[in-house]
Amino acid sequence: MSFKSGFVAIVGRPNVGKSTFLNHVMGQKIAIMSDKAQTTRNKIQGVYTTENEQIVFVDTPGIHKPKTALGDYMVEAAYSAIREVDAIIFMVAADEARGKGDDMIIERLKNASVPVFLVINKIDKVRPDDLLAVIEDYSSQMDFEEVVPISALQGNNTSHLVDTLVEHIDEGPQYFPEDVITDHPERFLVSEMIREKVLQLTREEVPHSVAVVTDSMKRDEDTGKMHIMATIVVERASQKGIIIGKGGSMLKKIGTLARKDIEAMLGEKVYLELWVKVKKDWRDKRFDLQDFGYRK
Ligand code: GDP
Ligand code: K
Ligand code: MG
Repeated sequence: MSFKSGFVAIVGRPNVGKSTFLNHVMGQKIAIMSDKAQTTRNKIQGVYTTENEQIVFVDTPGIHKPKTALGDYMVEAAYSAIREVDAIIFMVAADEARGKGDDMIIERLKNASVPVFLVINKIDKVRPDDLLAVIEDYSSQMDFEEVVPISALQGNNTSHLVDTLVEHIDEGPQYFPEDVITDHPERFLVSEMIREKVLQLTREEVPHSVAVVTDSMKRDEDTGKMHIMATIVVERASQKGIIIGKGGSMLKKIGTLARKDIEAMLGEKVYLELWVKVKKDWRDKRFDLQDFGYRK
């Protein structure tokens, strides 16, 4: 049997579950998740390989109306993914009505030259009748190759979705070795795991104002542990106060939770040293964006 391969972009509004799906398929965390919009800022590739096929999933930032230079970067990252792939998953949430944001994406997808799959996620949150209404509503907007309802969180029907994609991809090369699961370097994943904890533990404007840079990863000869130094960048002094917390309690919590994820990823003990720095309005400054890993 010949080998099949293809690139598949996952697009959709923020918070529909794109990253949750990717992590579920990969069987480990390569994209961070939270209930905050704009959790995913870069394109993230997850490489799914079996004996007979390889699908490179491209997780994208949610498509929204950008208000900052960072927002522009994110939306462009999502749209560029659409142009570079062999198939597209358009993900929506079963428990939310179709909105302006969805219509904006549908307009773009109508011109796509590759098959578009409508994936309705979070079916665990609705009754079967409501699901039918959602399917009918979206199907009236454009022709989809197939419609696949799933629950990314519970893993319902996700393997059926993968099988469906495999049916539609063509013969092709194995792009990545079979042990590669993502195109991002470890340092990036370390930064993201720290940023995820900040997103999960803080509220309002703080999550959107945070960037994380991994400054160094070095093995400590004495303890044998991996010593990681990372900086959490915020836009205002007040935000720095929130991140540090009373007597350093918040920073400690972020560090402890992030360290566990990083240890699971690296498969070894980690000593995580976190710093907090204020960089005013970095989200609107081109040079800062580049420094913090948001490069065009
Ligand atoms: P993204 O912005 O599209 O990447 O969405 P995320 O993967 O970050 O998920 C956004 C939120 O939806 C998180 O709180 C997830 O736990 C939740 N979520 C994702 N998939 C499901 C699902 O199938 N069912 C339910 N109930 N929640 C989900
Ligand atoms: K999210
Ligand atoms: Mg995401």
